[in-house]
Amino acid sequence: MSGAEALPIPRALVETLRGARALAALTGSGVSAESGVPTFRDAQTGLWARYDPADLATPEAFERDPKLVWEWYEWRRKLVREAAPNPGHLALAELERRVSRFTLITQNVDGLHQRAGSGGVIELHGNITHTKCSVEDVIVEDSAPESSPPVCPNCGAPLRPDVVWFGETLPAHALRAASEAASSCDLFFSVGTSGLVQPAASLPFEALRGGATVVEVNLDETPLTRSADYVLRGRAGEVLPALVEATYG
Ligand code: BV8
Repeated sequence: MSGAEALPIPRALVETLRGARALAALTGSGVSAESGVPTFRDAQTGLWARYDPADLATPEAFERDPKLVWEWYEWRRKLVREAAPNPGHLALAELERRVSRFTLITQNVDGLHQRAGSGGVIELHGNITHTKCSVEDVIVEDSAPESSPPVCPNCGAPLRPDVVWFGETLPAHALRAASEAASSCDLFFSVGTSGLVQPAASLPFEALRGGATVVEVNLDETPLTRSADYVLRGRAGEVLPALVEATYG
């Protein structure tokens, strides 16, 4: 779908958005794709082409080869630093300004929602730009990169990215806040996520059980598609601005 075509935003959805009291949105890596940050299932490029991200984003991989995992995150951190929020991120920040209660829940670790102006972002899987001690589990601001990974200035253990790896539990406060927002909102958007990673993928279904209208904005079909009230098949960077334009002019 080219940005030039008028995107078909259903009139009923515009009316629902206009009357919405509480909105919640769950985003995945698809919302950052147009910023040049590869989605989690995109083929990794260059040196990383032969690795499966799901294999590297685990405590076992870090235990087995901390240097490899650390350098993969350094490569991703550089991509994120060079990336800029795209119109999809900006449209979500605009929605927050327009609706009395708006909760942005993201699976992404790139911090682009905050850089687009979104406030109170719930980062279910952490943030790649933050580093923590792998033993004390406390954030370490800056570390002399004399080794890869650098070591904790306090206890000497290897530092690691402050993200939730596969097999690790999500921050309880974040998951609780996300679940409360999903089950109490009247309009829920699922944007740019394949809906395969738990427990984040259950949030749109919690919204449905709470009686919310659920909208999927995604390039491909997902396990949510058949249950969603509206499916806007397209790029977040085009669909979300069109939705904001159709609703608020
Ligand atoms: C946990 C941080 C307790 C790290 C990430 C049940 C069965 C089997 C396994 C499990 C299960 N329940 C839990 C698990 C284990 C596991 C899991 O869910 N596995 C899956 C694969 C089955 N979950 C966990 O381990 C979680 N912890 O549950 O703890 C526990 C533990 C063990 C066992 C049971 C319980 C922790 C999960 C967090 C992992 N960390 N990220 C890092 O980033 O390095 S997840 C990572 O992958 C991302 O954060 C993201 O969440 C996920 C990728 O998903 P998406 O964001 O959806 O990206 P994807 O590429 O898949 O899709 C992009 C979509 O966008 C596509 O659909 C595409 O069409 C669309 N798109 C592309 N471009 C655009 C677009 N859409 C719109 N516009 C565009 N321009």
